[in-house]
Amino acid sequence: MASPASSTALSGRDAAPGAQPDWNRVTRLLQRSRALDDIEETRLLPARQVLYQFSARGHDLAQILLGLELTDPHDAVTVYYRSRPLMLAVGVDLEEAAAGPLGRSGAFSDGRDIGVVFNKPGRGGVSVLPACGGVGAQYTPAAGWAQAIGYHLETLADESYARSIAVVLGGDASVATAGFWSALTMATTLQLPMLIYIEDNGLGISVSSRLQTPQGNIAANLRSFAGLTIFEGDGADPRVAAARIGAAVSFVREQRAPALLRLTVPRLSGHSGQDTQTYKTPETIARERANDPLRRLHRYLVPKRMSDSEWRQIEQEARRDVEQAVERALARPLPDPAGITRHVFTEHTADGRAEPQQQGGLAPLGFAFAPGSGHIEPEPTRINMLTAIRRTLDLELALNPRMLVFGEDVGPKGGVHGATLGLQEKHGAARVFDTSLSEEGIIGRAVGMALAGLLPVPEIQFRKYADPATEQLNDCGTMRWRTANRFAAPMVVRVPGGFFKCGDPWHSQTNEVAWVHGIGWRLAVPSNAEDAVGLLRAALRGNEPTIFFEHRALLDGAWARRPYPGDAYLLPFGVARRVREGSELTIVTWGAMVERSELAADASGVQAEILDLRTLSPWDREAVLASVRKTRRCLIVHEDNLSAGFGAEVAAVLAKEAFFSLDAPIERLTMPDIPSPHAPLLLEAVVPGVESITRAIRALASV
Ligand SMILES: Cc1ncc(C[n+]2csc(CCOP(=O)(O)OP(=O)(O)O)c2C)c(N)n1
Repeated sequence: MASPASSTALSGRDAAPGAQPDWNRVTRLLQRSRALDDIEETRLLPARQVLYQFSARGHDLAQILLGLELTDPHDAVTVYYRSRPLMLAVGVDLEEAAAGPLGRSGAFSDGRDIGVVFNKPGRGGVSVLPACGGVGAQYTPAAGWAQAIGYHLETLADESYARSIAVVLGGDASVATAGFWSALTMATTLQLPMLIYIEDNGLGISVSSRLQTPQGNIAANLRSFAGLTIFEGDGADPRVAAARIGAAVSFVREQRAPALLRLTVPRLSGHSGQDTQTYKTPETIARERANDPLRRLHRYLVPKRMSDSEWRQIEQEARRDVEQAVERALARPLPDPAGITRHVFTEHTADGRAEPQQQGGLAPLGFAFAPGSGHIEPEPTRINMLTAIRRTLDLELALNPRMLVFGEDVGPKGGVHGATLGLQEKHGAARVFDTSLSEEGIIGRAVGMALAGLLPVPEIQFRKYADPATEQLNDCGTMRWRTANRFAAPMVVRVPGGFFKCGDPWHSQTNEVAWVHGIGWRLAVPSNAEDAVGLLRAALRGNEPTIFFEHRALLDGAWARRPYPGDAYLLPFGVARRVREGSELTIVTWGAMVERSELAADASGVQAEILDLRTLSPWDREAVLASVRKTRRCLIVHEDNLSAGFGAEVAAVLAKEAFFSLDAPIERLTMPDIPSPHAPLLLEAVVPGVESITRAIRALASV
């Protein structure tokens, strides 16, 4: 998936699985990790050169042993803020490891994210998928990668995935999160090659693990969980830790099945540099110190396996190497503020070449999409929007073997709206499939799949039910920016919503503006079958995470039916459609309000120009400005709530850019700030309708 690259002398493992680790290498990595933590804790943090310090002391030995096991080129690991020892073990060099927390240029995020929020593109070796600050967010993307391994191996027949695994690291508190349970469900029901490694230090900041799982031991509680193999032990004991880690990794590789490994480890420092640990008794602190894996490694190795002078030499060399790496990291320039708005979306060079991410999606693979065209070759009969969507998915599935369609009920049933009807039968259950009922799992899995070089097309059954996936959606959108274009997870999320026969607070909201506010997302809100084909195709052949909003009232609405525009038709985002020309005012609208606005314009007797925005991210500011400068009046009509709806953005831009062209205040006609009501009478009273739009047109035209 990525270009080959060198790994440092310290990464990788020479020995076969199950054999003894290279203890010299382990010692060197452990000493390096300790030296880094020590210099940060005692010098760089007090000097405020490092602003967030998360010491790994105590967790380090086991992480290094695990990192050295991740030798397959398609292995991936999702980590969290205490994972630097593993990063060193998988080949991240010392200078980069030091530069991240110092907020220097380059490194994991070019100073954009906390230095311990790690990542590492695969480049022919293990991938460390972009970490997130949210505890629990690391789980479902790992399950997505694990599912993608099976897809590469079985569906794409790529034998190089035969022994690949996904690994996720988490603390004992993280087992209480929805992400943990969602990923566990996926891993066990689908029997994914995934290792869940719980680093149990007994605390989440200051909260006891007994509040995270009964009696504080997740492994004990999951012993009877079907389809999961448990490994447990003392992660500070070198012999035990190496044996358990080796056994757990071999199990997942050989059996292609999930396992949970829980190792107890001491957390020798505070949760973070600011934490004084007043909640620990002196006895606890003394007990933890006595259990320091560095001391225990010394006892284990010296003198039986290593002489004391060898040990001291490794210690001194590690300290020297780290001091030099810190110096080099400090000498790096600070990140350039001039570039801070770059990499929200794909950037292009001055001569128009795209600068794709290093990993994630199809762009870094050089996948050649069939050429699209803006030319319409209409078929004689009209189809509804639902058929238009299904047909586009069907064709793109046939053209792109890396595309997968999934969600609740999208398999044999064909989706509760019918958009995927027949697609599983035609393209197979590996490519079109049902998922467990966890939106966090659906989107998190999509993130992992995208990072593994696939094109996931998940369906969220109704707009409101994207709420449980909010964290994964946000983290997906910001990924390109926060990794400074190292990673991106392009996907197309289909989200039906809006009113239908009736409303209700659960199935009928639109709240499309949330996606515009969500960094890094493209958003399409098609109003008819022709646009749906062109926009969906553009999204599926694009390189950005995209929300494709499918209005329920339009899926089979008569007005939205159009001739199928052809298999090549592709409609770029950010181009509004002038539905009708007019001179007296401009109506700016989208989605289900386009039809109503057109009928209202007819009824009003006013020469209204109507612009269907078609996409809100990006939106066609130029078309709106040009139209309003011409008509000098603007009415914005949307179904979403009034306050901070997308109309507010349009109005703000007009107020600034077209102020001297306006003959009347900008008007907005929207739902009031309430959820969608159920009874049709109540719904009609609040959603903009032909009558209310007509009244608003007339009122604005007469100002
Ligand atoms: C969703 C979320 N809630 C709260 C926090 C704040 N927080 C950061 S770390 C942490 C404790 C996590 O403990 P654990 O998972 O056991 O890992 P450890 O730090 O002990 O290694 C909390 C509450 C967060 N980052 N994310």
